[in-house]
Order: sequence, then structure tokens, then C-alpha cells
Amino acid sequence: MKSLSVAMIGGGFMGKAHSMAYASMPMFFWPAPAIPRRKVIVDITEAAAEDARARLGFEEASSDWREVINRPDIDVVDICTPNNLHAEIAIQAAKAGKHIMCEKPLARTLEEAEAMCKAANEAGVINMVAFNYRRTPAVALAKKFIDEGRIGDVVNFRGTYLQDWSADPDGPLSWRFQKSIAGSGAIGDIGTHVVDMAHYLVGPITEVSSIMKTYVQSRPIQDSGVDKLGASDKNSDAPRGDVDVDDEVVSMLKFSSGAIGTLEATRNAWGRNNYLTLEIHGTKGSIHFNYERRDELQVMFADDLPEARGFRTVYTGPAHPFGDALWPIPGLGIGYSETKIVECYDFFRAIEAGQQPSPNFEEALLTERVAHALIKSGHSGNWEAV
Ligand code: NAI
Ligand code: SOE
Repeated sequence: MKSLSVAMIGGGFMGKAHSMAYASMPMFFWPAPAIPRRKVIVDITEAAAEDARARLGFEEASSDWREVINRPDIDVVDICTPNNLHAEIAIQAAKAGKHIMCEKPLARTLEEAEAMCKAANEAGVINMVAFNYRRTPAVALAKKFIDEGRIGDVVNFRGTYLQDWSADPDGPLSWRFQKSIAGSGAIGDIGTHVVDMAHYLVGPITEVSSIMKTYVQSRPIQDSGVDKLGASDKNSDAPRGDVDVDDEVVSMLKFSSGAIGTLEATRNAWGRNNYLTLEIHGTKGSIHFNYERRDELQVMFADDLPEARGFRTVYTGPAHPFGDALWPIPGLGIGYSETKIVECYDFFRAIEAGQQPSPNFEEALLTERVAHALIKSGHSGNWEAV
């Protein structure tokens, strides 16, 4: 069977998740579209790269991504670095003719995102952005119900992404709080996941009206090393650095279909861990999803008998999208890592078919346009067009 050699840039949290997906994908999806070969891992120093190589099962380690992506024996470049490097690496990878998997958000700014699309389109390489939550079987099932018209025309979308890892003001100054690295705060980091789901399930967002807040203005500077999220590693005596991104956004939305909706994203909601929820109301029913109960899709069909009307819980299993590859019976449970396995399968399938997967750079650019409008509206206080 054909194999495709991967150069992964960045061996942190996402480097781990993607490596696990490359190793496992053919075990779940067989015959695999192609076998991922973990060829080279790149990190910031030789020592960090070698450590990642040993942990993540790559053949070689390097600290020079520019040299690696130009190697003729590399087919795929996988960008798992902080956001400030996405554009530069993706553009160089496209010029080198490599297929590209890029972590979300696509870029720090609209200009970067546009340049990435242009480079990928000109090179004709397959490109994908790692919005993996839409590959949760229950979310893909929601999409199937909506596309089949089971809840009628969508009239309202409510999306929330609430976490609490940044609620403690003494939690360290992660790169996620620095505009020069992250681009934005909760909006780019987690709000874009909600926008991606909204686009996937309901269609394009055309206008937003948002309120944006930064609650914690400075944080202790962390020493170095892999990003330390959250309050667990706090060091309140360390010198503090400025936070120059948003902590929270709350927004109203208008969709091109005529549907309306809301979006909330915050990393400062004590008690909420990875509370990514969707509620979608249609003219013939409703759907509710909560990632913290990701094996379940709540559905309500208005044409149920009046005495049986109400939300029912569908437990995902082999009958549902991706399910037959994942489990023999329902209720065994999907994990975060398995959404990455499904993502890897769809990416490799796209490469072998020579067709762009979803979401690709062009689609993620639309998500970036919404993020940009959310920030603009947060500053102006006006409705802003996307
Ligand atoms: P991380 O901080 O854990 O890892 C980033 C890695 O990149 C580190 O090992 C760092 O040393 C390395 N790196 C930095 N500069 C480099 C350079 N010049 N050359 C080579 N390596 C370099 O960050 P994490 O959490 O893995 O995030 C990476 C990306 O993945 C971000 O864009 C983030 O938004 C995204 N992400 C996506 C998630 C999802 O659910 N799809 C979940 C978490 C992160
Ligand atoms: C931190 O907010 C984070 O790791 C995000 O960067 C991811 O995109 C999200 O899926 C989980 O939380």
C-alpha cells in the first residue's frame, strides 16, 4: 500500500494528537487511503525535536523546518506550531509542492490567511485546517439530519464555547494571551471552532454584533518550554507581562440563509471545562449537542406524536457517521483523539482523491473573516459585515 511521508512542525499538545492519529488511522480505517509515515518531526531546538521524535515515533528529528519542507522525500507538511508560524510555514510548504494540514486558527490576521489561500491555490496542493470537532460522530449526525430536512429550515443557531483554564489571574502568560503570537484571544482560539461548526451546519455568517472583554490585563511570565495552560502551574511571584487579547466575546449573528443566532466564547468561565455546545432550532425540530457529552445528540422532531414530543437522546454508534470504523456497538464512546483520527482519514482520503477536503484554507478564510468582524464589532460597538 502507498505511504505518504509526513513532516510535522511542532511537537507540543497538537503534535502529540496528530502523531497518534497518523499511527492509528490505518488501524481504524482499513484499507487506508495511504499509510502515514512519520518521517521527520521539527521543534524549536535539536534537543526538543529529538525528545519529540522519541515520544511520537518519528524516524528523524530536526530544528530547521525550512530545510525539512524542501526535502523531496516529504509529501505532507503538518503545522502544529503556535499561530504566529502558520502562515510562513504554509506558504513555504505550498511553494515546495507539499500537501498541508494546518492547525486552527488558520492565521493571526486576515492578510496572513489570504496569503495562505493564494499560495495553496497557486500550488494546487491539498490543504486542510484542523477544526476536528465537526468530526465528532454526533456533530456529523446533526449535519446529516439538517441536510435531510429533518428539522426543517434552520431559524436559530446558539453556539457556546466555555472553558475556565484562564479564569485564574495568576495563570501563566501563555502564548495564547499574546497578540503577536496568537492573533487574538478567545475569539481565534475557541470562537473559531464555533464559527466552523456554524458554517458547517447552518451556512455562512454574514453579520455580527459583538461585545468583547479582557478581564485579566497581566499574567506571570512563564520560564520556557511547552505551553502551560491554566492555573495549575501558576507562579504569582514571577514578573508579569501584558495580556493584549480578548478573554471573552458575546455576539449576535446573522446568516446568509436568513437564520439568526448567538455565539459566546470565553476561557474565563469557572466550572466549564470544554463546554462546546450547539443548539439549533428549525421549523420542524431542534438539535442540541454538548461536547462534554459528545456521544450523545439530543434531537426533537416536531412531527412526533404529541404525547411523545420532547428531546430524545441518540447515542452514537456504528450506524452513524464514521461509526462503523470506530466501534462494533453504540455507546462505547468517542475521545478527543479519535476526532483527530477521523480528521487524518479525511485528509489522506482527499490527497488520494485529489480533491480538497473540508474545511480547507478557503473555508477557514471565511471563518477568519467572521473572527475579524467579531473583533471589529467588539471595538466599534456596531453591527459589522463579514
Ligand atoms: P504547544 O505550545 O503545546 O506546542 C507548540 C509546539 O511548537 C512546541 O513544541 C514548540 O516548541 C513548537 N515550536 C514553536 N516554535 C517552533 C519553531 N520555530 N519550529 C518548530 N517548532 C516550534 O501548542 P499546541 O497546544 O500544540 O498548539 C499548537 C497549535 O494547535 C495552535 O495553533 C493551536 O491553536 C492549535 N490547537 C488546536 C487544537 C484543536 O482542538 N484543534 C487544540 C490545541 C491547540
Ligand atoms: C485552549 O483553549 C485549547 O487547547 C484550544 O487551543 C483548542 O483549540 C481547543 O480545542 C481546546 O482548548
